[in-house]
Amino acid sequence: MKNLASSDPALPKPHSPEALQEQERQFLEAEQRDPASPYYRGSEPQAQAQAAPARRRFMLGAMAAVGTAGVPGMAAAATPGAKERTVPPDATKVQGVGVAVDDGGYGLRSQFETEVRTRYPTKTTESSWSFTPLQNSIGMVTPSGLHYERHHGGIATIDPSKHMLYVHGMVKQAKKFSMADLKRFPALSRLMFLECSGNGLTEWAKPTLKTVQGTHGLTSTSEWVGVPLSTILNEAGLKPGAKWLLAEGGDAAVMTRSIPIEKAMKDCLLAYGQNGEAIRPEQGYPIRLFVSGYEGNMSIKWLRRLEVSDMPFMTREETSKYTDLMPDGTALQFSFLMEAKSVITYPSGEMLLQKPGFYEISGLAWSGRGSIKRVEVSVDGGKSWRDATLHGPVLPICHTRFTLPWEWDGKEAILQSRCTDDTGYVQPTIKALVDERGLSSVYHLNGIQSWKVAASGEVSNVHHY
Ligand SMILES: Nc1nc2c(c(=O)[nH]1)N[C@H]1C(S)=C(S)[C@@H](COP(=O)(O)O)O[C@H]1N2
Ligand SMILES: [Mo]
Repeated sequence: MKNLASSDPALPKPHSPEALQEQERQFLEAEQRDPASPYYRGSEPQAQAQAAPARRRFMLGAMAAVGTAGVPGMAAAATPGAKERTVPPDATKVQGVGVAVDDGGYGLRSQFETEVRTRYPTKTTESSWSFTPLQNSIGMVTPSGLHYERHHGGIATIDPSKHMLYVHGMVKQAKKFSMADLKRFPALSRLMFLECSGNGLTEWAKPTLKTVQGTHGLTSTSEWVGVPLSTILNEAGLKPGAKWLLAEGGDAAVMTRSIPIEKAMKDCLLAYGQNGEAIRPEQGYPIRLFVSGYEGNMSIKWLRRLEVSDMPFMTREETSKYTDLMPDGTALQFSFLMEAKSVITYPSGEMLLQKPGFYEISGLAWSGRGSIKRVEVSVDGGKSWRDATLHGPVLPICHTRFTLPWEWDGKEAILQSRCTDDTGYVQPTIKALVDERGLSSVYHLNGIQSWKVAASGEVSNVHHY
């Protein structure tokens, strides 16, 4: 196969903070001109600001910011995922838009909502990431269209009527299941987060990215619906000595991971539903494995094969990748669990607090071990902490929204959040993680995030202990 990552000087180096920083810069340029954005810098001329409220967008892939100061009352090009409609001077004086006449029968968000996932500027769009815009996230669920993405060989296009899932290896009876077969089994639904273990990978040594979308956007929460993996493994029947399970995707990456059989039998899901409809192509349509609480890489998308064995398969994704190199030259292997983590999403990096006064600090906390028990927030760089309110339902393996009222006195402040899960695990500082693991490993950074609020109101990403 052609090496797609061959060196092209015109393209930014993958994994380079510079490439990500450039992408963020373009994103911020558009945001800072938008009066409705928390990033607004007050630089837009007044007339234009009134004419074009909340009209911000930037193209995915090309990452080009497009200014769109429209003429009032005129229809402009639609914002992503929206239908651009004419705004009447008084909505009570004219009939509204007819029911299901201009959306093709599939509801779209308001034209004034423009959050998009931003693509990590890798050399190919097929092996890439996109980040969830956490800065404006509301509640605990991520809209399917904003779920972060990580593909190693692009988004596979699969006809569900032809798709088969094969189960073989150390089983009493090898089996194959069509999607229709799988849907006949009792299903269950769970709200669960997924997080790439590469979330925050550039942030180990020093702050590199400016926004929370860049530093933490490789995690999302959906309602996942499907058949428990144990049901399907019981159908085939495990042979004595079965210890590991290989899951294989039907995409161009043919992604494979080994899963301990106890975990496979405990709480994994073969998911075909996401937020009330079929899972999106980006999330593995028509079916993905969901290994709850473990690193995102193990939740194999476009799942086509399960092979039971007595030992791990030692695939690329669990040897040369997704292992953690330690200072002594050895590597941690099978660091499956996503440890507890939290982040303040508002206010967060590059936002501007316009004046002193009341702000509601808001953020998300999650743990692969279980549910979030407590989130503490500090506004003085960790000298003192206050308990934030957890917004229920507080569910295991799920994003939990927390808030804390804050009266900003207009002086410099360092905002931090620290979560504890129901196993008693407390989110560590970044320094504690670096002391333990060194700086050679990029995965599994779950340290406390610090946002500095300057006296000017500008919020920035800092490391603070
Ligand atoms: N078949 C297949 N499964 C895959 C991947 C892939 O590239 N191919 N990427 C993995 C990685 S690294 C992550 S973090 C998650 C991302 O899932 P999402 O795109 O639904 O967020 O899928 C995992 N499963
Ligand atoms: Mo990942």
